[in-house]
Amino acid sequence: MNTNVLFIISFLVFFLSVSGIEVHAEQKTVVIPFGAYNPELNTPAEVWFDPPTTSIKVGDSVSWINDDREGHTVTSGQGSGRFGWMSDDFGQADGFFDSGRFFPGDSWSYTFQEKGAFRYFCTIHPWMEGFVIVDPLIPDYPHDAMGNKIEKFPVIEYTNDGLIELDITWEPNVIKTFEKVVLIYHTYDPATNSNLDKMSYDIIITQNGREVFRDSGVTQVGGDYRNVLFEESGPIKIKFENIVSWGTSGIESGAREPPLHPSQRSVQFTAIVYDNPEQTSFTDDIVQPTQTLQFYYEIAVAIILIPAALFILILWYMKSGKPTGLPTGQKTTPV
Ligand SMILES: [Cu+2]
Repeated sequence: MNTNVLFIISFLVFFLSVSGIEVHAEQKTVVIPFGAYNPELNTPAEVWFDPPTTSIKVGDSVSWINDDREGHTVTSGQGSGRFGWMSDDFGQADGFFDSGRFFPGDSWSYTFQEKGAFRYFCTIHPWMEGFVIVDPLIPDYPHDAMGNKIEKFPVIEYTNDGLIELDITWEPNVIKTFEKVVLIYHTYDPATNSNLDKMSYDIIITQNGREVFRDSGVTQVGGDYRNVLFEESGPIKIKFENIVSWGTSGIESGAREPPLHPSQRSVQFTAIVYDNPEQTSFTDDIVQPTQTLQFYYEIAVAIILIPAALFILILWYMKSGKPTGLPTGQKTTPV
């Protein structure tokens, strides 16, 4: 085969793999732990199916592995609760799925083809209860804080004086707790429809009445980004304040008289954070973009000035000879 053809094929394979065209159904595992057969043995963990709740998407499957020393079933329906079996409650199957009894070391899988919340239990040991949530209450499209579907990105808003246009997108589009979100924003002068090359701003995110994120920045080539993590679900407000555009094309360059002092200039976006069924703690490290120029100037000043000052001090010290005020290490004994 011609090397060019090989190259094109490998490029296509690479492109398809990174573009995520293939959608994989996932398989999740639930372990039936040792001791599940005896409600006393399992005390105080009370975990008969581990994890007790499994969140999946339509088309995914769940595989239950029996690590216990007795046979069990995975049967949809309501179990007896921890002590119900003592008063002859052995649970109620609803007929949606039933593994039948499977033995230690065996496993049983089921593929979920419809949305819903499915309780299940073991018909032999009805205190063993678990839960599968298929496509939990997380939509596959973003919402603003009013619950309106955000039809397209970027979302565009204008500052309260109408002088600056801010466009924002976030990735991933549906924001979940404990999952890193990248906010990417660009600024434009709506009068000329061109990027504002430099704009300083504060970005403040509030959620449930509390400030959960605050930072300042300077857009470099008309844009900037921030990485954000949310601990709680609920609506958020993303507010930009103290917006000053001071590049050559900037509003503050004097071409037009701004009607508002920059400190009063603001713009706000809203979104909703959803509870993440798969993650309940932080795993991502958050790395913010360095505030490039300003930051480096400050560092450079320190790198140059500190050694320079030391050098001058040393020169001065050597020139003035042995300073008189300093102890010489010899003590004069009083007579
Ligand atoms: Cu069982």
